[in-house]
Amino acid sequence: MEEATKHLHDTIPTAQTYMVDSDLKLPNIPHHGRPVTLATDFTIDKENMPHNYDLLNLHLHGLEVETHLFHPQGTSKSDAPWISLDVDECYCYRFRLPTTHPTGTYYYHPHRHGATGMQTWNGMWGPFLVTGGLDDDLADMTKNNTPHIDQPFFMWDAHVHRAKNHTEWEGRRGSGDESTLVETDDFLRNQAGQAEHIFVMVNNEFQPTLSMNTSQVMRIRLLCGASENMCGFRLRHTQSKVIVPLYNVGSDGRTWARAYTKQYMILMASQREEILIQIAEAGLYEATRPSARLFGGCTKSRANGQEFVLSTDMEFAKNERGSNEADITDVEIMGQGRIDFAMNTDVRILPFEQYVIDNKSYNVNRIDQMAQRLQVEEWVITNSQPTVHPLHIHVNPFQVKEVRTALENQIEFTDYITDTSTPMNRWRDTAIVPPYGSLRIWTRYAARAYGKTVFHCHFEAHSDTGMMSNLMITRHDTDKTSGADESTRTKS
Ligand SMILES: [Cu+2]
Repeated sequence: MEEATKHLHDTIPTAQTYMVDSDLKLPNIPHHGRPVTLATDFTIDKENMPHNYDLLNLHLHGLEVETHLFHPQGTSKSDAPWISLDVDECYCYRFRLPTTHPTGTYYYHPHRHGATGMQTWNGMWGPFLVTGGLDDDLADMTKNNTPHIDQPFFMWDAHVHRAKNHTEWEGRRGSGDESTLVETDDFLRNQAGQAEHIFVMVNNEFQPTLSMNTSQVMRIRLLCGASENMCGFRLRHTQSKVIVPLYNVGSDGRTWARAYTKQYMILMASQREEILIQIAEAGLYEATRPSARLFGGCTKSRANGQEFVLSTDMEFAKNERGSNEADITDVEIMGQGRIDFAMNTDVRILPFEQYVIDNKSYNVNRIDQMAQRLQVEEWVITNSQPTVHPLHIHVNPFQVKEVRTALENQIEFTDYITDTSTPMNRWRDTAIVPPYGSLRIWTRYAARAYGKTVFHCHFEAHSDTGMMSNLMITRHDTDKTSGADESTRTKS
């Protein structure tokens, strides 16, 4: 079957990718709905044009493990290349999950620069659960006569075009015709607008029905597996529209000591939220994304007819195997960083638009930020434009200290987005950099992780087209390059 193997990574999209008509001299592309004429003497930034579609590697998102993106795994060489698997190749990764690792919902996805967007919006990602903690709390609850259901709720923004609705798309999938899937070339021509329909799939199904009864507690593991959209979640009675309170007991793979009640949840791409619900009255309820403007419909759940046990006085994480990392105090801060996320619109450069950090597109050989193990830093990430970007930093979590936007009271859910008080100092691996605003975080570089890694926007089309930076974490007192180079790459 050798001749049937199609190597997609040999083809880097060209100016042709951008053509709306066949007139090469006047490439027209829409920008915020208006046509833009590219310069005739444009240059192509090949590294940041989506490509390498059939090359792969592995990222364990949010897990507090060793660095693992560049070859050899754990390398401290500034020009180390991406770990990159071609067809029929395999790579031996070594990870040690500390016995004190927080417990909860994580996930994995490929992270090869240039291909991540297309691979993930076509569905190449999955959950990674670290057990213990809340699992044990809920097992105790079950022993005390309140049975619980562990319900995944993994949301995915399947990108579809040339299909009028979800049914038509499913029909084509069934017949093996995948032509409705949006590929990167389509995306480049028209950004997200090319996807005529973005269906929110839940656990890989469209509007699945979930069941529970009123004697049960449901633990819902919300995971926003969207590659370039936010996810939302609200549960209400289908007829009366009465909202079911959500007991939010953890975020991004960490369980808190108590629950906080919420009416709805807004998740940025790649974020996770742990929710407990209990339904007092039997009936049909619907889970929706809480805004018609920002979001579309999701799923339905049924409950049939005990005592309400959930409260914000309940204690959780008492069974956590290790203590959660101590909160950072301001006297620990040793350094400060300021980073700017932006979208440039230079008509002489492809890809158009250019997604940049500190006005630079990604360069695999350039170290943009240096840090040292055990160092504690404050970072402020700014965004002076109307776009939203989810910041993700690899292998080290951070505490969200402040989220600001000049659009206060002008966009929906600003209250939720800017609220850092419930709980205060929330540890996350991904956080929103809002439009016309900023994100302020505190981070402590762990002893376990060092070497070359990255931070980036988790809208993968943005990171594939440049919005990513290399971060070098040096070992304490030894700045020189060295690596835990035990990994091997083999042909299988
Ligand atoms: Cu972005």
